[in-house]
Amino acid sequence: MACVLRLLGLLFVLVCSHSLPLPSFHGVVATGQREFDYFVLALQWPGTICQATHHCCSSNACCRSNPLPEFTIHGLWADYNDGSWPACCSDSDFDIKKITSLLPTLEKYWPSLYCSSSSLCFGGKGLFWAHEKHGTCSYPIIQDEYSYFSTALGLYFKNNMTEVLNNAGILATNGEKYPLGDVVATIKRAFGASPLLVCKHGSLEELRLCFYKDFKPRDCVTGSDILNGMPRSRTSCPRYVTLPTYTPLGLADSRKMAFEAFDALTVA
Ligand code: U2P
Repeated sequence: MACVLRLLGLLFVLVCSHSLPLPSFHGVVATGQREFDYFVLALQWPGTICQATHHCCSSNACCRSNPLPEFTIHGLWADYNDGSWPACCSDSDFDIKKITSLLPTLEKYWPSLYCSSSSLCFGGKGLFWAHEKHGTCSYPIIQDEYSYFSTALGLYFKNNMTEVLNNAGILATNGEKYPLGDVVATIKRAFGASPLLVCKHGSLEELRLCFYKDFKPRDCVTGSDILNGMPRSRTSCPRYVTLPTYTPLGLADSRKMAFEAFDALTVA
């Protein structure tokens, strides 16, 4: 009798587990990487990156006829507290159809600033590598592709760092230098936690905002690592930084190029 009951119990568990809807990302289990600790919203300053553009192509937003006037999204990353991060947590294919309604917004605020497309986790090349590399590792907080991109966009719009800096008189110009401490303090005041800044040749290239798993702001760097609001060992920024503008090579109409890029994606 006990044996029959145990068998019935096992059957019940099996039937139930098959009827539960499985989330799209269940990758941390799939690759054995442990669950992440916190999120990083990485923003990039197009002025710094696009200044270095030497040739144009349809996928590169630096090539649009009007310069990009604000920070754009580099990615939403799932990171570990020790400074490393999981990557490529499941073999769940990116499906552009699942984010059709987000494409015009992604095209504007999360464009590629390069001509070469990134390598996808499990072979191939693509614009939306971020989904495979980082999105799949955001499980169990973010469970599918649409949520990954819409969460990143939501955090970006809620934390408009271009506006925050502009309101403090820290503006895109060629040449004006701003004290790094002022940039950090302005962001910290508005956001509520310390950012991490990345520079290239004295220009701000990237601004990273960090979040707990409930999306409340947290410091990107903590404790004794911090000197003048920036991490001692990890900052690449000098004491004064610029937010440069750039002149696009101006080879084509932006909308046409953006749509060509998305066409290429859907065909691929
Ligand atoms: O910094 C170089 C590249 O490493 C990845 N990165 C960096 C810091 C971090 O906290 N998490 C992370 O993933 C990024 O790789 P990508 O997403 O661009 O492929 C970053 O560009």
